[in-house]
Amino acid sequence: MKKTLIAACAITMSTLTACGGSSSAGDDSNDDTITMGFAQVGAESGWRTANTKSIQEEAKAAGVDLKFSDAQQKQENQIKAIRSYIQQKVDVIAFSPVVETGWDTVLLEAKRAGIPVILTDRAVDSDDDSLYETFLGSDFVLEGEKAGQWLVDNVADADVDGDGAVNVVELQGTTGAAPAIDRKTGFESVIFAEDSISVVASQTGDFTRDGGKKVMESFLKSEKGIDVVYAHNDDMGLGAIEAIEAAGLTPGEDVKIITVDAVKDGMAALAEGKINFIVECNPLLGPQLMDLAKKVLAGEDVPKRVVTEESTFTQEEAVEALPDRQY
Ligand code: GYE
Repeated sequence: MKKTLIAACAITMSTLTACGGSSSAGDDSNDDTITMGFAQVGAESGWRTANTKSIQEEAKAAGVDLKFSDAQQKQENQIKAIRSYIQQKVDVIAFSPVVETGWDTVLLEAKRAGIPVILTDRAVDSDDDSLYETFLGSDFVLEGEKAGQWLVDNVADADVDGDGAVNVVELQGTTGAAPAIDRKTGFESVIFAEDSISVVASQTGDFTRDGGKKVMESFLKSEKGIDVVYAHNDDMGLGAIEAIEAAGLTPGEDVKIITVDAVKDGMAALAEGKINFIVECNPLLGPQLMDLAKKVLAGEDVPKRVVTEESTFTQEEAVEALPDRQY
């Protein structure tokens, strides 16, 4: 009962900065409140916006005092944020690493300070898995495989100009980011089996709409006979749609489009026939993150890897799912 009261008090405190008039500096009545430092990648996409909202809302609901920072897609900003969370002696650090490599030093600093780290959404590439407690997020290789499988299954339709060669241009996510590396690998591993399909150009659009548009504009100038766009996220696919339309072509027909995420804007374009297939990537990681943080801090065992469940959407499925889509 006391615990419940303290938790309720803590929630109120974050908004009202007072609780029953009894709280003051040095008062340890809030010791049960978990403080989490979260270092977010940025605000590059619809997926990221939904992810941030989920984390902020669930922290509030779980009575977790959340310190949140936006790294604007820069690793050095994330490292700074993590160092400041260590200095502030937060109870737990969670972050979504903008790129895979280069984390060992700062993660070691957290470990030495006795602060557990939870990887959220994206993985780090490190030989030392004692540097983090668990990694919660999608299987990006599987997402790439699903995208590739749809193309293999629809290879005849995808040969838009009927010349026997399916020319794919790829809009990659942020260079060095786990989802960019893995979605490329997964896709390639599946299309490899089909001789007629080849990736004729591949460049980063940094997971943004503007990036996708610019790269697609340049592909439309430099490449002949583009049949398919494979975009590592919806936002870049939506940017590519703008470039394709501006070139006088019909997206979804003259050029087939495959994307990953399934955020509302992507689903709307899929339902409208401008995108042909979307592989879902779930951004609503807040509830599982808060749950894992509580377990880690209570000394309970947690799995080293927690994979989120996801599906895929065709145009018909998007028409059905769209009215209930939350993000
Ligand atoms: O797919 C993309 C975002 O890391 C899974 O990052 C995330 C990716 C997501 O910018 O839209």
